[in-house]
Amino acid sequence: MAKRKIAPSLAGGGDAAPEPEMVQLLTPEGDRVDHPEYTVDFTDEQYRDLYQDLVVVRRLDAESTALQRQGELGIWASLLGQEAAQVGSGRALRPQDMAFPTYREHGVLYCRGIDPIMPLSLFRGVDQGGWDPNEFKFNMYTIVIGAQTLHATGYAMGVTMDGKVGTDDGEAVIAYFGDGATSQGDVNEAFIWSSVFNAPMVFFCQNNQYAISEPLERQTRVPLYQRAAGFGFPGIRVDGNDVLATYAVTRSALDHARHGQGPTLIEAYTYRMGAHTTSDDPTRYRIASEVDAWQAKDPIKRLRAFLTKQKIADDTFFDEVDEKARLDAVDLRERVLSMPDPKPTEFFDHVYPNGSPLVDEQRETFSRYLETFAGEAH
Ligand SMILES: Cc1ncc(C[n+]2csc(CCOP(=O)(O)OP(=O)(O)O)c2C)c(N)n1
Ligand SMILES: [Mg+2]
Repeated sequence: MAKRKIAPSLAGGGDAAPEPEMVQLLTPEGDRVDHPEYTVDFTDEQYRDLYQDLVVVRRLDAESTALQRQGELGIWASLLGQEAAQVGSGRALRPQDMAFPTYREHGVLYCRGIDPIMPLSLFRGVDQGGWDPNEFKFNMYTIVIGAQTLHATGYAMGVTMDGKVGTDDGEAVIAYFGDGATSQGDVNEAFIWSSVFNAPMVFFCQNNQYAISEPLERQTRVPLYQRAAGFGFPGIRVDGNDVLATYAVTRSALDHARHGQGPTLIEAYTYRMGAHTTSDDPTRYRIASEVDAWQAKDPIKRLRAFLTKQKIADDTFFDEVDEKARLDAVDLRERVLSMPDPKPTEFFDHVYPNGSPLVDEQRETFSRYLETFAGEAH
């Protein structure tokens, strides 16, 4: 164990004012540090499982980016660099907890036990990307920035009304969003409603430093987690590249919520190592040295260093995990390539559950239009 009690901030260099401290349990070098309030108590097997989760979600993400580059997906929003924030918080959820993701939470989706193929049909454009949110306790991906924080708050208020908070088995709700989303009215409204109705909410902000090309300093003059104070609930910054700290902080906030003690804002301090989406070119707005500095804080490298130093895992284990990740990626690719194309008129079928004369008319018109192409190659 290292000597110091609270790790100093890992905030990127530069001459800006010193960044506030954040909760850290694992340094970038892979050393465990203590924190007065947060800790984890994993078995060796659980540590190895966490490592496997991180490697697999990164590998599946890389495969999805490659599929997009080869024209097999319309677009992809990569989680590269944010694996620890997502796996740490995702594994902290109890089965009864409900999660509301953005479009980037592939790692949380994986932790919820959803087949990683599910969102790919959305990004391939063959369907609306569906799973049963109630079955997996994981809502649909939400593209509208910040909107899911209000959906989550309403849901969480319902959880309270149903009498499902106040015990160890209570239900907590987590909403994921980005640094850019904190500038949205929806997010601020969700903070207010959650606060005054004491909703069992955890607001999990992955501060990956950018909203597309807009850097963090265009969203805020104060550290994001400090905003919570103005709404009347606790806020905390955690090292989002540290899967152990992220797990510990999220677990604690969820337990707080499920016991009826109201919302928490968690700012997971991390970095988007890739592009915003495959439609973006980050070299146009950020410099390579910044990316290099964050590379040194990589979430997977530090856990691997810890497992090696503590003799919890060896090279044979790391090779096995790589091989599992490779096979999962091959399987993902094969299943994406074999997705059937939908009928062009199919989307009319899903507008209303029982149909509507107006939609029927639109389907007819569109079908007649399609017939004008009959016999033509397309
Ligand atoms: C209401 C709304 N406004 C604008 C957009 C376009 N848009 C898509 S992603 C994005 C940036 C979001 O940044 P952040 O919240 O930091 O999340 P990140 O993508 O970095 O995970 C914007 C402005 C949108 N999808 N929805
Ligand atoms: Mg962002």
